[in-house]
Amino acid sequence: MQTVPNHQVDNLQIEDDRTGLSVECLKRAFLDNLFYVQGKFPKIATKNDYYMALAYTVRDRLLQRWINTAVIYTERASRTVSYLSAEFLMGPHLGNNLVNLGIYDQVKQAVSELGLDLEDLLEQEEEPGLGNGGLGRLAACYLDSMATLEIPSLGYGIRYEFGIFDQDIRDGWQVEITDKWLHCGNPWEIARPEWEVYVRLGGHTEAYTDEHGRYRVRWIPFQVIKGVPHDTPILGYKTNTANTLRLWTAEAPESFDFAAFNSGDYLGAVQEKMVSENLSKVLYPNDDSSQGKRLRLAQQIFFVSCSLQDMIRIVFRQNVPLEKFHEKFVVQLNDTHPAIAVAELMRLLIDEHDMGWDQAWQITQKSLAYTNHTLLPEALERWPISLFRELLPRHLEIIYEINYHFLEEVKAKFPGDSDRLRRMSLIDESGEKYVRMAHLACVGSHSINGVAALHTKLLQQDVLRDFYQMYPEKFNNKTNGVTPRRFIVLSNPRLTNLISSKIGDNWIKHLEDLKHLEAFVDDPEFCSQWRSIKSAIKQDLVAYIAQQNGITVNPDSIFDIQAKRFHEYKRQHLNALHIITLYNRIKANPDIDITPRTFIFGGKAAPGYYMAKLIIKLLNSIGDVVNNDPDVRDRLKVVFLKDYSVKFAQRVYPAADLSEQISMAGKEASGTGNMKFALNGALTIGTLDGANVEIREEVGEDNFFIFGLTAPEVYALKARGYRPLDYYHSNRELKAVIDRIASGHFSHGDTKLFKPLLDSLLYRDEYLLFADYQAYIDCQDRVSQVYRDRDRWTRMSILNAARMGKFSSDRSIRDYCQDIWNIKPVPIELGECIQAKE
Ligand code: 4GP
Repeated sequence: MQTVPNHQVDNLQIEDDRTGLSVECLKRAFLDNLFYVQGKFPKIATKNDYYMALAYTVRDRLLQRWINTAVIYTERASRTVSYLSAEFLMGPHLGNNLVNLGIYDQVKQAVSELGLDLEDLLEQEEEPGLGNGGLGRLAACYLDSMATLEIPSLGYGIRYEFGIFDQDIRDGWQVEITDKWLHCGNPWEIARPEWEVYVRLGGHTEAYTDEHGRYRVRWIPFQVIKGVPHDTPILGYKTNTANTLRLWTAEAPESFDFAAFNSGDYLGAVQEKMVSENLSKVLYPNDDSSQGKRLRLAQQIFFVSCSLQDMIRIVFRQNVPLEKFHEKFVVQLNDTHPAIAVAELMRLLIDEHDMGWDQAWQITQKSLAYTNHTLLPEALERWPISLFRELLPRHLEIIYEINYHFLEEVKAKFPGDSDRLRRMSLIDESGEKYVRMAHLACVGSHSINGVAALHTKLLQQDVLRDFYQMYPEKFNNKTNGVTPRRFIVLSNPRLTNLISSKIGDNWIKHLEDLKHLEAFVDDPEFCSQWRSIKSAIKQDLVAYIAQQNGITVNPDSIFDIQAKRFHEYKRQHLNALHIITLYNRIKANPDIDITPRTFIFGGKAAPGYYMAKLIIKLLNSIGDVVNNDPDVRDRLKVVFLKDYSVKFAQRVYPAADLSEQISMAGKEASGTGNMKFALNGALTIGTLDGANVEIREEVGEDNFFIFGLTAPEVYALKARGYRPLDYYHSNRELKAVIDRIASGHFSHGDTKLFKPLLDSLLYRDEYLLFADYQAYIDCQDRVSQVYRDRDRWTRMSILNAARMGKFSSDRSIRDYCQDIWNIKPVPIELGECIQAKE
């Protein structure tokens, strides 16, 4: 039994019900919380009451570590990472906290002794879906790793009332439903109204001369919004460090406009309140794209300003001179969403804290660092000048001045190159004028990084080439990683136990230790255990699919999974072309010997992205036909699992045999699903894109199914003039696939339904599906061959998992700490807060 010694009473050590970790203590605490927090007793308690009681029981244990951590950081004024992100896709907290506290088994026993099932309670949690996909989930993995590595950090973002929409599928189409993650309450957060801050919007500026005769600017806003922080503790794995995720909600500052603007106008005042609260109402559901909406810009300045003001408050509270802001904080910008931080930090230092321009600029550049997450041109944020001026008049002035100094620098380095000035300017003046947020981030930061080696190279050669030539020293690569705590220990306990039984459990904190598994790759007993675990997990998914979709699937078939956001560049429709190819082969020859496959899809499309939604419809339509065609005889099944989320992902990764990572080369910045699948022993079929390149390097060519054009080949083909119709006419199988869709075979004879998709492939095919089709099909045929050799497949599966060490987010965070943040761990001892209290 593990206990944490707490209060010493006359030398008698007793266990505190809020901190103790024994089964008995957990049971007492659980019932206590059921009574005194939920106000329920077992006979009338709902499942949610039990979940809440357990969550509070776990939170109490976090609080002890959280407070200790805060005490030590405050006393030592520790250097801290501020991770600014418009998205944090945390996933459910309960299970992860149990793993990180190391009390999963005790809690399971405690609740079972009370007649409850832990899995049931875990299911109950409504996850905070405060992100779209890649960059939001990466931020969550990084918080886990920073806490595990004892790195002082604060995650800053927005507490959206409605996170990413819930996805329903009706008649094969995606339907969006509002996500009400807060409706049963959120036991993991604590509101901190005492640290509220105010953010200004709109209005105009006025120049004036201060008492020292200096030129100054005053900003008279049109609207002021209150930001209230809500804090969630982020516990590291088996450490005492609990860092903070601080999310802001927007409120109307009653005292402000009630009297001044709306005297007597009650409804007007309420309206004002609603307008203010709109700011943190809803997450924009777009991944890898930007729409230039006013509310979105308002959200960005809102959370960035709240967060920077909060950092300045901390600087003052810890008696750090403001001139040393950059020594206390390093601020990582997660993509360009928080890039307005460049202008806002300048404004705060100059206008609010009387600093001179040069010093403020030095501090800003030294504090900020920028991570780019995408190569898609449509995702590069830019804001119309008119909108910017209307919402952020003072920031626009500051940006103009930064731009003036910056362009002078460019002129000095590249004299006479006016084209370069035009390309690099913070303002796009080619038509309607825009502020270019990526340029602002590059100029205002001391570090610029991509998220995989290929991505960083492409940034340097292409998207940010001018900036690379200007500031080569700022550029660096930080290949993404994923946390092994959530994505194997929590989600795949059976595999975790098998691995730990062979090599101990050090790998959970030092993922590179997984390489010791290689010693067992020829051990038949180990291989058979590995295989039977995969098989048992697949059985679980079979049951889930039967219950969710009413489809019976064969657990011995290849579980071929593509789970990620829907986007044309990710090419879920290339996968569809493969399914139809197999279907056509069966139709042509019903007795053909085919390795059975279950194609599983999961993922959401942005609500306004018509083509992505049509691809979802296509997959479901193919499923309806293929799953019910007697000729297929259950050899192929197509399953679309609705409402993909973190919780859901945890169920899917462990069950995969094959992971589909088939984006057009040069488009996927990194990918992280690719890492999660491989860590759980799936083999990858993929292009040489994003982190696939590095995964293949690590696991070895023989253990990776590679196909398709490389990024340079993609550019070359496009430069030569790509003609998809040529492929259609010259490839018999491809033509048959396209014709099958066009004939209305999957749409009850409707030949119009998928026409927009087919036309876009036949006449444009921006993402080169046709060019990669044959290579993909050949590669899939190899996959089917290899899968028949059970021993070989198992060996490859083990080697994939064993060689994933590099892709722990712990490694990524160590790299950030060393190369960008210059920050060291601050270990936390328990008990110090109690002394501090005395
Ligand atoms: C994503 C990228 O598309 C993905 O390749 C990468 O792994 C992930 O960021 C984390 O770095 N981008 C986004 C986005 O999520 O909204 O641009």
